[in-house]
Amino acid sequence: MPFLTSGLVAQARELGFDAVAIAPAGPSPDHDRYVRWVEAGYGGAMAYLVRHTEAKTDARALLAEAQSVILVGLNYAYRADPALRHDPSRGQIAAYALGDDYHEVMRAALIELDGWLRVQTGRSSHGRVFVDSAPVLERSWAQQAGLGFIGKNTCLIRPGLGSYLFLGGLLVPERLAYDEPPPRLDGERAHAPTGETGHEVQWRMTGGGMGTCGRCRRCLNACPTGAFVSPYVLDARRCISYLTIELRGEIPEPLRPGMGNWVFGCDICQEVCPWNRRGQGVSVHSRLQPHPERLSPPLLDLLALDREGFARRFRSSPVLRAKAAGLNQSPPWDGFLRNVCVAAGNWGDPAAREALAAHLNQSPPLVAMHAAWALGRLAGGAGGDVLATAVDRALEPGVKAAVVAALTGRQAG
Ligand code: B12
Ligand code: SF4
Ligand code: SF4
Repeated sequence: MPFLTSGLVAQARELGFDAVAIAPAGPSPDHDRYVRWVEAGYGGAMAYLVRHTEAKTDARALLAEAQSVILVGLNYAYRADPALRHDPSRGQIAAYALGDDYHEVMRAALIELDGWLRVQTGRSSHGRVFVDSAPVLERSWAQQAGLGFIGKNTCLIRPGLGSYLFLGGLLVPERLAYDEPPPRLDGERAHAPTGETGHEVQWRMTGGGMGTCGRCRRCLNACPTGAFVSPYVLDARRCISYLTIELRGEIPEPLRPGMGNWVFGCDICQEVCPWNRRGQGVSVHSRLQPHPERLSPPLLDLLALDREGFARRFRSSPVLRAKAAGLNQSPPWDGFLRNVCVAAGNWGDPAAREALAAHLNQSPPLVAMHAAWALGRLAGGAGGDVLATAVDRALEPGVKAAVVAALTGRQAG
């Protein structure tokens, strides 16, 4: 139905999506690759990934009558101020979490898109929307549909737009046209993917060249925690995004120094990617614009956040979605302050001493343990007296161990 499809694509654009592509519903692309990844343990404590392996075999498990999978991309790129971005006294929040929660933004627009299609076809049933919310391999489907190619950093890259692109989609019973190239964007250089060669998916460019990672390895070399097992394979357990968002418990100590000042997510493997430097520019979506107080906030401000202040500052953001359903049932405040303590330890400035001491003495064990670690890293041994006083008190065993380790490490150092 080429006519219906072109109307649908135009409607998706109207609703604010920056890219649209459609694939026939059926067995999930790359399912074997996914199962191998889960079985290797790279998903860490993300139990939902294991639960979803079955459901992810075929998109029709979600909507039995589905004939088409509509994939959409929404640009969330913004222009970072390099001075703020690299200031160790400030916390970094990944670009995807600077604006309003994309799940809500995309879900609402996808429901509208389904509504438009239902009016066109007279369908009374509803399509099935997914934005991280269903067992769908979104990157694989997006690549399959021709929305972009998967880079060695495992992100879906759309030439002309880059990888700062949220993905989501809609399963519908209509049979749409699948063989059209992805819609052209202003100034876009890419047409349809021409398929895979060896390990790489290539895009034909208007200049005649191919859009692919080629020999580039920038993302693999730049990852500060060594999270890439190989090109295209990420061990989430080492990824800062996982450590700061998904992991509910203690952050493994050897990985903490590599986390730098990231307090929620990480963008490094996208920042270094040439496809983003050549990207088409910042997001114009009003709800995805960075909230000023989330842009590189001073660590001292973040250390001072109580639960209410935290909830206020991150209202409507993906930060509050990091729910309490993980290993130790900690609410997002605990996990976030844990991250901020690690960033403060990496900063190492004695200016953080009082705030860290307060967390060591008054906060729940998860935060207190990381505050102890950070105190042990303050320049000039500035946290030593706080640790020495604490070690003589009755402490929760995990906190006690962290204080002892911080004192020992400090003396050894
Ligand atoms: C779990 C998860 C994570 C985990 C694991 C990430 C990972 N790389 O596996 C963690 C917490 C680490 C994470 C981090 C991030 N995530 Co995340 N995450 C997810 C989630 C919920 C599931 C992904 C998954 O199943 N991973 C398991 C691996 C095996 O699957 P996969 O990465 O999709 O890889 C498949 C395909 O890419 C394909 N494939 C991979 N390489 C190749 C190579 C070739 C040649 C071929 C043919 C196929 C192929 O096969 C794989 C298996 O099917 C998806 C949403 C969803 N439902 O898909 C979002 C999602 C992938 N995340 C997203 C984002 C934005 C991020 C971050 C940028 C956030 C941040 N700034 O901190 C980082 C990026 C880190 C990175 N380099 O991947 C976006 C990605 C958008 C995009 N343009 O790619 C998604 C799609 C959410 C969304 N709806 O927009 N994430
Ligand atoms: S998001 Fe950061 S930590 Fe994760 S793979 Fe990319 S560079 Fe490494
Ligand atoms: S940085 Fe280079 S290797 Fe990594 S995804 Fe981008 S183009 Fe591919």
